[in-house]
Amino acid sequence: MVNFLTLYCFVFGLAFVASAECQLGWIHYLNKCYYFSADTRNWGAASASCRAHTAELVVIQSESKNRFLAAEIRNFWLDGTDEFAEGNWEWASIAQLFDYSNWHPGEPNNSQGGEDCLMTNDAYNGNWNDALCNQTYKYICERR
Ligand SMILES: [Ca+2]
Ligand SMILES: [Ca+2]
Repeated sequence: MVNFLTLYCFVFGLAFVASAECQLGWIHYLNKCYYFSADTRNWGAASASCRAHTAELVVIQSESKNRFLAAEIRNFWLDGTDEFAEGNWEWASIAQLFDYSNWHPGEPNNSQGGEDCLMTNDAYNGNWNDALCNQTYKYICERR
């Protein structure tokens, strides 16, 4: 009985610690916390909203992370942009060029006179698309 109680307290304690790693409304994944917005904003406002919560728009540098997020996301802003140099896609918050990408075939196409902000696109099964930065979408924040 003592052993059972000890085990119960240990497991319950672990569960509590795990859930306490991220604040309410944030999802824990590989030592970081993620927030999936309910509201829609343009890319700049989405980025500002994340920073206001001591986070940044999400950076995706691996297929496994892309797969994890793609299970949740459709039409969400990511941190990528080529607004500084057309065609040079980088993660704005860390100023690093993409070394992993998941562009949909034919993207990025910089259509409509200049699409400079990165999103996952529902019509593309969650693959990446460059979109006009002033369009409004939901967004994902990442606390590092
Ligand atoms: Ca562009
Ligand atoms: Ca595009």
